[in-house]
This record gives sequence, structure tokens and C-alpha cells, in this order.
Amino acid sequence: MYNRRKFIKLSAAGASLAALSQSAVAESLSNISTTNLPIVISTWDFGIAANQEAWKTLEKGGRALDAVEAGVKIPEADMNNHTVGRAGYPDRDGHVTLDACIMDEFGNCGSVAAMEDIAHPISVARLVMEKTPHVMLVGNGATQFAVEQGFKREKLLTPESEKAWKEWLKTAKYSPAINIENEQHVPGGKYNHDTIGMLAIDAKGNISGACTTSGMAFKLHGRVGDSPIIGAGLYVDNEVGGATSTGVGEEVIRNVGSFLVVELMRQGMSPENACKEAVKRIIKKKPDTAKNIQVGFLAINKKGEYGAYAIQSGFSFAVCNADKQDMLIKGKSIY
Ligand code: SD4
Repeated sequence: MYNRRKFIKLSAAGASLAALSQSAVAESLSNISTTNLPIVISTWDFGIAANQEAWKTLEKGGRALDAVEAGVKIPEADMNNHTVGRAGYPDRDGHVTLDACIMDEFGNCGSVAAMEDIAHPISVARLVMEKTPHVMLVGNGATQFAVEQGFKREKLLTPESEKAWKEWLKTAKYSPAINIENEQHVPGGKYNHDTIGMLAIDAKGNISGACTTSGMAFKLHGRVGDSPIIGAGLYVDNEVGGATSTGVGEEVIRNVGSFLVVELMRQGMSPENACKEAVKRIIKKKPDTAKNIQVGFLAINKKGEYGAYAIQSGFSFAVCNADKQDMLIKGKSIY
């Protein structure tokens, strides 16, 4: 028979459960061994400096979200880095257009795409997440929002990037090489293009990620790659882990790459095997395309175990934890 007292008790429990703050839920999810934590990992050699910046937050017991935002701002600000943020190579019409996204331990996320004139897209993405009911702002709307939030409008095209663009215009061959470190694959490999994807787990065991890029060099105006697309360039699930990608964004989007890696880890695969399987999916779908492009995935699971895999050799990633702050690891590859 229906027991009203029991129902009242249960619904009271339900109500108090619902009233649990998001942070209490995250605390309970993080009820695992945290011996390797905190930790931060990120793509490519420039990940070392970015990780070191993120570490300053993590070692003080700070939140992974703050760590990844601070970390990726280093390559975004680097005037010698032509693939992320300020000083990035422009599109084929000479506009520097930036893409970035960020995701936290609660599944909150924010993104900007094809945004011009603002040097730190990752911080704008974070404000889209925190201050709007939306996930993604693009183009002029993203710039307008950033300015309203107090960001300074500035010219992002540097003389050096402009020179490279004018050089490229002489042939205007629309086949920019991406990430293929092995120059024998790539005529014009000097326009190699790398994105920073960063994943961190803080001392409480909570995971966040960030991904930021100026996208494919000399792309069509308006082109958006995987980097600002939640599930493609970045995905975090605080129960499982996080993943991020670098390389030809179109192939990553087609396979919803980072989401796939996280789901494969959920099914029990190690981070490295999950990345490898996602790379194999890309190759299987378009074997001829895959021979001449680079895509790399980087992943971390809830225990702080990490791994990576790429189509081509030459992909590297940086790891930083209490033991070592400047570790650089060569990612394994299919070819
Ligand atoms: C894009 N995935 O725009 C980016 C580019 C990149 O390493 O990652 N290069 O498609």
C-alpha cells in the first residue's frame, strides 16, 4: 500500500539532494584517489610555458578552470606564436580571426568563434559561459560582447604575420599545412599550424579544459575549425576525464573527436587507447585525406592518467605536476 510518510521522507530527501550546491556534487564525484593530482597537460612544445602558468594556480589549491584559462593565455599573448591569439596568421583576406572554448567540472561551457580584434578569446569564452545564457558567440557579436565586458579592441595582425600572408598571397594556394612536423609530407610546411588544448585536474579532483587558436592559416574568411566547438576541439566530463584536439579541424568536427575520446574512456579505455581509436576513426572515414593531414588528440582520465595519439609523427604534449613542471612527451602516431 502507498505509504504517505515514506513518500514525504523520500521527497524531503529529494529536495535536499536538489538543494545540494553544484560544488558539493563535484566534491562527491571527486571521491577518488588523488595521488597524481593536481596535474595539467597541454598540446605541443609551447604547452610547457602554458602549463607552468597554470601550475601557479593548481599548486595553491586553485580551481582547474582558473588554471586552464591562465595557462592558455600565455601562447595567446606570445608575439612569436603565429598560431594562437595575438600575432596569429590571418585568413586569406588578411583578418586575424580567433576561436576558443572552455569547459568546467559542472559541464558549463563557453565559446567564441571567428572573433576579431580581441587578444584573449579564452577569457571572452569564459565570460560567455558565466555571464550569458548561451554557449557560443561568433564574429562581430563576439567582439561586441567582449568590448561590452571591458576588453580592449586592438589590431591583432602583426607586421610579421602580414609579411607571411603577403608571401602566401603570391601563390594563394589554398592548402595550408597543419601540424605536419615532418616536412617531407608538406610543401610549404613553414606554415605549420598548432593549437593549444589544455586539460587540468585540481587538488579536489575536478577537471576543466580550454582550447584556443587562430585556426588554419589563410583559411576562407568565416571558416571555423574544431577548436571552439564543444565536443570537437574540447570536451570534459568530470566523472570520466577530458580530451582536446589539434590538427585539421574539419576532420575532428566530422567525428566529434573529443567527445568520442571521453566516451571511449567512459567505456574503460585508457586515455592513450581512446585517442588512438579516435584517430583511427578519422583515418577509416577518409583514408586518402588522412594520409596528408595531421590530427592529434590528448586526453586525461579522472585518475590523472594521460595519453595522446596522432595521425602523423611529430605531435608533442607537455605535462606538469608536483614532480616535474617541464615535461615534454612525444605523442605516438599511426604513420
Ligand atoms: C583548426 N584545429 O582550426 C585547428 C587548427 C589546429 O593545430 O589545431 N592546428 O582546425
